[in-house]
Amino acid sequence: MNLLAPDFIATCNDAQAPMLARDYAALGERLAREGIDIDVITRRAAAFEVAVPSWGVGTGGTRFARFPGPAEPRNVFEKLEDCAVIQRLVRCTPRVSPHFPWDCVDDYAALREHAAALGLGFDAVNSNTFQDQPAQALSYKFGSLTHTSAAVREQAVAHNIDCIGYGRALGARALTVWIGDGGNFPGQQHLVRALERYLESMRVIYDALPADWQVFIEHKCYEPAFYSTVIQDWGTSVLCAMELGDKARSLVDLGHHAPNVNIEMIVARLIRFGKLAGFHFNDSKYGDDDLDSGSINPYQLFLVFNELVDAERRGVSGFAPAYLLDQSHNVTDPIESLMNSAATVQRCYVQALLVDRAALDGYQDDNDALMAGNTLKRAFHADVSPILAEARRRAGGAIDPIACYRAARYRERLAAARPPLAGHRSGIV
Ligand code: PSV
Ligand code: MN
Repeated sequence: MNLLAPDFIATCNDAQAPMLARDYAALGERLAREGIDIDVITRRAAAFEVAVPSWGVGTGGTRFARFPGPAEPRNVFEKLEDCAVIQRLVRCTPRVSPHFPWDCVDDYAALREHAAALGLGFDAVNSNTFQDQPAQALSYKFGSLTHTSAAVREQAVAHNIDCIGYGRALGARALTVWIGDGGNFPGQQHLVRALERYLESMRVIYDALPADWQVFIEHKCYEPAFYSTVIQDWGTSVLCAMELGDKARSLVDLGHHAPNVNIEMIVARLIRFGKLAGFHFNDSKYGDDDLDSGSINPYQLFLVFNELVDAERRGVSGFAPAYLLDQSHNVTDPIESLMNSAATVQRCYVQALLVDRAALDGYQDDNDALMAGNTLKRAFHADVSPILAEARRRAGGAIDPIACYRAARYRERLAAARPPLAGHRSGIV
């Protein structure tokens, strides 16, 4: 169903275009006074891309309950249709990151064609050895790649290698590995041996990577292993990536750190050693909350992008991090939340482009802490909304994606064609 065709989006834009033109001109004038050409920034905003997680278009939940909404996608083909709606409106999400076996199909060429017809491609593929599947021979209850049983480890390794195969068929070039392995009680696991088993399993997966592929190692400090998660922090992740080789890098999920950790500093370290795989963007207040990007701590996200733009400007060799969203929606419409997050991530990138880096360098050299901080704050406080809206408008997207999406009444009009399937859960939980 083509509910958000270009002419519909153009009609939505008609009403807002005159006001946007005025706001854009006013911001352009302000930036010009600082020696910044707004059109250069808008072109860079338009080139910015962040991938959407296939699992994000379903309603998530908590471990207590899930409250699905109408017209939830029931399979990966329908998930892609929702991702296409997001891309049509925001124009900065042209790729989808699939998760297996949730997104397993019989015919990957057909899936790739379906995506291409919707204007979408695929980004990093994700393996899942943190759940048991109905027909699975051996359980992951006590771990997967690090399990004490060689047979379980082999099963988990085989699944990761299968994921590489699916990804090749889809045109992806990276495998993201996040495992929930670890211990819930002190003494439950031998801390050294568990990590050794991880490295041994990962070595087999690494050796199966095609020449132009990377493996992204994703860490998380706790959950479901509440005492000793095997890949619990960026230190462990980067040590493993270094041991495995050039194709292995560390992926930073913003919700996977202890409170108050300086994530932008971790990013700077990973950049320095050529080990930054990319990001799972989301936000959190307490833990791995999977809230929309920037909903709690937008300044932290800006500071992360400050490091990324700095690396871009320094021309760091091999610097090409993957930008991916990873979030779960309990009370919002997933399409709306993903659009919000994509725009927020893009916003922080654009704000970081506005940082007066020559001035910042000078303040840092002079140890002028106050003015250095104010230089960052000045860029962070700039309202770059007209740049984002103009970049979308020029690309055929919506000036106001949420308003246009709501005007299309997508869910209501699709509800009859997508009745819920008994026992089906398209979100994370
Ligand atoms: C784990 O919490 C995680 O962040 C990993 O990226 C998973 O693949 C994803 O969430 C979905 O459960
Ligand atoms: Mn993640």
